[in-house]
Amino acid sequence: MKPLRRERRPALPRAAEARTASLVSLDAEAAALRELREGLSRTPREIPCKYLYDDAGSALFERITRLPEYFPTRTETALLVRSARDLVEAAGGKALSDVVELGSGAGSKTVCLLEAALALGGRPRYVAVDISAHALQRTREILAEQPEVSVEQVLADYTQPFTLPRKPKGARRLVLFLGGTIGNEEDPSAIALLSRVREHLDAGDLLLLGANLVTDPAVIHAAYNDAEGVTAAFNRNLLRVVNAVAGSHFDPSLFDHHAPYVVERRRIEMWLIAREALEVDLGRIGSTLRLGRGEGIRTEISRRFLRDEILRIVDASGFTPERWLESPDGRFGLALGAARSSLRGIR
Ligand code: SAH
Ligand code: AVI
Repeated sequence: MKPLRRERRPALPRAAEARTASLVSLDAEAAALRELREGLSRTPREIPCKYLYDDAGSALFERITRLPEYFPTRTETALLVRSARDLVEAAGGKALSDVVELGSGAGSKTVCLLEAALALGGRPRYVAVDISAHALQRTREILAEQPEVSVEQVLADYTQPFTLPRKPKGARRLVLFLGGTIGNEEDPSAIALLSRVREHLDAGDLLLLGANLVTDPAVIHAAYNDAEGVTAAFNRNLLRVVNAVAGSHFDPSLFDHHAPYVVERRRIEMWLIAREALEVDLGRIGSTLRLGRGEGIRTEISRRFLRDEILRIVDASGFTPERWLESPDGRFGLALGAARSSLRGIR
């Protein structure tokens, strides 16, 4: 096959844009400190889960996806592989020219969708959006084996307004939000995020949303409490990330990983629990954090959904649910929704 042009964009601004970049990063730092201060003042104390993903955190997450206990990645990948052709046909087949993935991670499970698009005669561009430069670098490495697909990388926080490269003229856009990452958000922020995504789309463009479904609590518990302790290391690494961002003095070795499955809320809650009474200098966040022995900070929620809950989120975000696919064991679901025409300016 003839090798086609491969577009490569640097994940970080070029030198000519350095001034803007430093202004943006000062602003971003102030926002991060505000967000951390607010989270640590709340009951319960919280640090947003996006702080899990510096380079080390992204590499640890990739290890998690290969653990025997962590079933979601394998289950979703098998479902995607089995349904890739159908999904791409539903998303426009040959006409599908723009695949955007939010929180793309390594991007490895997306390859089957891009291959299906190529097999149907399409020439999709892949736009990977992630907060982690390391994750985007891994995407670049993995997609290098697929030279017919042009790749663009966007280093962005999708919980904030973000920009995407313009859609090629006449393009059909498919946005992927996979991995069950929607379950790391409560309903209002999930809907706010997907509604913002909707603004980047034209009516008829599509969203493919992957979600963990309710299943055996013991199986879910094991997935977040692996024998090797990789999830515990991933959780504790968040404190290193916060120290780097804020100049705080958390000692990760003084915290235990605690990740119960809370049956009545249908979610894993990941916590870091102080093993002894602690005073932590919060650096640029300001003040000192006092924790009693056994007190903690919540670092992530990871929800399990019922099918109708996911379809409601899709609908409330401006998409009409068109397809629902479920793994044979009922542990993972994929919803395909079509962007409705926007009534902006009318209501
Ligand atoms: N989609 C992949 C990766 C899931 S892990 C999969 O299914 O395996 C979650 C990914 O989202 C990580 O790569 C992380 O860096 C990214 N992420 C988390 N919070 C984010 C945010 N606020 N903005 C952008 N990316 C984020
Ligand atoms: C990214 N997200 C969907 C993962 C999850 O399962 O909630 C992150 C994770 N946390 C602990 N293990 C994996």
